[in-house]
Amino acid sequence: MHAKVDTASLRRDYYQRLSTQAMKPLWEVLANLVPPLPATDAQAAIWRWEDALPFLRESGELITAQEAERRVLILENPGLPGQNTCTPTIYAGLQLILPGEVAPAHRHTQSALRFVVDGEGAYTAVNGERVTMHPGDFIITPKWTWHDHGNPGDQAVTWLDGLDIAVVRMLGAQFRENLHEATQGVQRPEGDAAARFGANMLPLDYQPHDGVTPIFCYPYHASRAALMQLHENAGSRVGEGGLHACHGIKLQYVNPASGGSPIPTIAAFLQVLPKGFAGAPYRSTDGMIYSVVEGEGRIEFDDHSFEFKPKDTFVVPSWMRHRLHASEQSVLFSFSDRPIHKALHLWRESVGESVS
Ligand code: 1HN
Repeated sequence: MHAKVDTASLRRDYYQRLSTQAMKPLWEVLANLVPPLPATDAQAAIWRWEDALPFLRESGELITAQEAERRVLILENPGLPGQNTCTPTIYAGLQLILPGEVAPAHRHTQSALRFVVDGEGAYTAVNGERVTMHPGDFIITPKWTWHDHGNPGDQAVTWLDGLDIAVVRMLGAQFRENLHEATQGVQRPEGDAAARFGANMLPLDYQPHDGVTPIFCYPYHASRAALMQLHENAGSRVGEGGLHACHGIKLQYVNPASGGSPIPTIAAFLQVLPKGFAGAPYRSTDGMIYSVVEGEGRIEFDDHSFEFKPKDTFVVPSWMRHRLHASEQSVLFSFSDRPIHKALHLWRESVGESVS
C-alpha cells in the first residue's frame, strides 16, 4: 500500500519534470491514441432551417456581405467547441447573400462546395465564369481558383458551404489572396464549362491536371431526374438494380474528366428515399454532412433520433451507426471526407448491424 502510493507520487513528480523537456510518457495515453474502434469527439447534430432562418435574417441586418467578406454562420459541431468545424476534417456553414450584394473575389488552397438551400438568382463566379444558383444545385469552387459571389436578383439566397479547411490546416498548406477588385471580370459566357465538360464529352486537347473537376455546377434538375428514373425502375425492389437497403437510391457526383470525386478531398452524393423507406443500419468511417432537399423523415442512432425536414442540415460522425427513415419521399444531398479515406486505403463501412 505504502509502496504503491510512493510509486504513484514518484511517477507524478517524474511526469512533471519530464514535461519541462517537452516530453511525456506514451504509456499514459497509448489507449487513447490508438483506440480499438474509431473515436471522435464529434457528435451527431441537426441545424433546423426554422431555427437557423431568423438568425440568418438577423445577420443580414447586422453586417453586409462585403464587410463580412463572407456572411456565414458556421455550423460548429457541438462536440468540437471552438474548432469552427462540423466534422474533424470538414467545415460547414450557411452563407447568406442579399439582393444587390457582392462577396468579394479571393482564392485559397482550401476547396469549397456550395449546395443551394434557399432562394435563387445569385451567382458564383469561378475563374471568369458565372453560374446562376437554383435550389439544389451543387457548385464547386476548386482550390486556388478566384471566386466571388453576387446577387443581382430580388431574393435572399442561402447556401450550405463545405470546405476542407481542417485538412489543409493540418497539412500546414493554407495560402490565400484577395483580388484587387471585388468582382472578377467575366471571361466566358455562362454555360461554357457545362457545355465543354458536362455532356459526357471533353475538349480535344483536354489534359487532366490537378484532380479537380472542370465543371463547377451540377444542376439539381439533372441530378434529380437521374435519381427519379432509377427510383421508377427500381420500384420497391431491394438489391441489385433496385433500392440499396441502407441508402435507397444514392449516386455520387463525379469529376467527368477523371471519374474521381469533384474535389480531391470531398465526395458528394444525392439520394432519394422512397415514401415509407426504413433503411437498414449503416456506418462508415467518413463523417457525413447532409442537407435535406425534399421530403420528411427521421435519422435514428443507437440512443436518439432526429426528425428532418427540407433545408435542415445534419451531421453523422465517423462510425456512428444510424438508419434513415422517410415518412415522405425524400431527397438528401450529402458530402464527406471519403476520398481521403479511400486514398489512404482506410475507408470502411458496415451494413446491417442492428441499431439496438
Ligand atoms: C470561403 O471562401 C467561402 O468563398 C465561404 O464563399 C466560407 C470559410 C472559410 C474560408 C473561406 C466562400 C469560407 C471561405
